[in-house]
Amino acid sequence: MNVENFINKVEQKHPGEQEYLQAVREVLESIEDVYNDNPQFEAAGILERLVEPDRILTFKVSWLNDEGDTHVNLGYRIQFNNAIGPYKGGLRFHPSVTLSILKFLGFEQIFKNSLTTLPLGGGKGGSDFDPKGKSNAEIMRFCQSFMLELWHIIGPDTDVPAGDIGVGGREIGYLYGMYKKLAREHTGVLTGKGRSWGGSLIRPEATGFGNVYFAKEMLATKGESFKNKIVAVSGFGNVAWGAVQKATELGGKVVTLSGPDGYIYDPQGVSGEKIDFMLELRATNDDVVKPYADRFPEAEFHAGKRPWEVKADIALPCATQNELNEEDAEMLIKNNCFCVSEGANMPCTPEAIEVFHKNKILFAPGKAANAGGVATSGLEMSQNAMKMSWSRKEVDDKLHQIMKDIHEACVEHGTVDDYVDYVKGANIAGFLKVANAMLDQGVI
Ligand code: NDP
Ligand code: 2IT
Repeated sequence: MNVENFINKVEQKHPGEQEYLQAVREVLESIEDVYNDNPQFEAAGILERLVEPDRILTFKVSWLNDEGDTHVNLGYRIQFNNAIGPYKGGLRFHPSVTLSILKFLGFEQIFKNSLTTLPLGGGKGGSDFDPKGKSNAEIMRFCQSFMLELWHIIGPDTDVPAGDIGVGGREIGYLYGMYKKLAREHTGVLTGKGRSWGGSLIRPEATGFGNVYFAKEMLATKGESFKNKIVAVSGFGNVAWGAVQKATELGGKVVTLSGPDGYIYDPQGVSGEKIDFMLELRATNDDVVKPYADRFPEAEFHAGKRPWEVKADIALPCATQNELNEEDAEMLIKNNCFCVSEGANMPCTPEAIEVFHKNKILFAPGKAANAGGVATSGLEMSQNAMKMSWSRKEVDDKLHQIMKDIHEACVEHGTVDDYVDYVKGANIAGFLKVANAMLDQGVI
């Protein structure tokens, strides 16, 4: 396999799918040697089969707003690969959603889920619906209409969706309610459910907690920790919220949050009631971070800017894809940042990652560092299957162990001359498990 030739072929079939091609290229570059050293992969067409989703469902979602006007959105579910377990991955509701974005997310999800050590295949879905400014009733009607199409193809042993950008506990509730009514069964078909109806403790915090646990492992390889470190976080959603909590608990000082409108710099640190305020801010559906500075006057709001210009030891990008570019990376390095751990999916551009690697700082890709979210979804599925629930500590301990195991797998497969290339390590470890399962199961 030659990366350029392979990418060209994929591009010819799927022209213009930028994000998807970006994600495929990153994996190919990491696994090229392993793939070519094991001719059985090529003989079984593993890569050709891996880059094409098993199937994609696209559908129309019609709904009425509060004034009675009709709206039509696009809905998607991509069932990418189920070699090691049922399709598993979130749903994203955001106006920027395209097939390319969902394919990149679904592709990443295959390797991420493989890394979790749990039996989870890869999938993703969502809609170009914009939750911004919508009432609760509108969100409910949209979710119900979305599920009217989706329910046919999902199931607790088939495909288990969850949240992502724009889909949190409230949306999962409305989606679940409609599924339950249509399927006439109460099963673990979605994760991120409410606590009283099958949800797992720690799932809301899991992605952010997991990201900080992963960063903690990376820091430990250098004899470092979060204690007294300045931390820059982007986003102010679910993942950012969990990351801020855990980084603060471990002694770090989080000085930034961001939204599409700009970023907040809080020199006193985002802690205590300020972390609770993040939840209020998200719940408004306004998607602006500026009100933080109105509420806490010690904080500054920088309109239209990104937090990477601030002096920080550790950076945790937790908002969205390609939100940290080469220039941002150079700025972080100039300010002596030595650890970057991706809470979001693919937030750093390939050029930014090159800067981090060139400067030999600790850098963790999302598929390793944010796998705690889907891992805890896997733990929710286990609890649902057993019809039991674990304590907060049991779930948190399992999550912590999983993040340590992922870190170890990255070190094992990604160490080159004393430097751990976590991108390479995560891609190889994630790939090998799926590829070997595909070999075992024949050409299907
Ligand atoms: P949320 O919807 O809770 O929050 C996303 C946040 O990022 C929002 O504040 C959103 O604002 C903001 N955002 C989106 N685009 C931009 C942008 N261009 N610049 C600045 N801020 C932006 O989503 P999550 O926290 O769940 O997801 C965040 C990231 O983490 C995503 O990449 C997601 O794929 C990833 N992830 C999520 C997991 C989960 O369990 N939820 C698990 C693993 C990864 P706005 O909507 O206005 O754009
Ligand atoms: O990107 C992700 O891993 C998620 N949005 C979580 C998926 C899940 O199934 O919990």
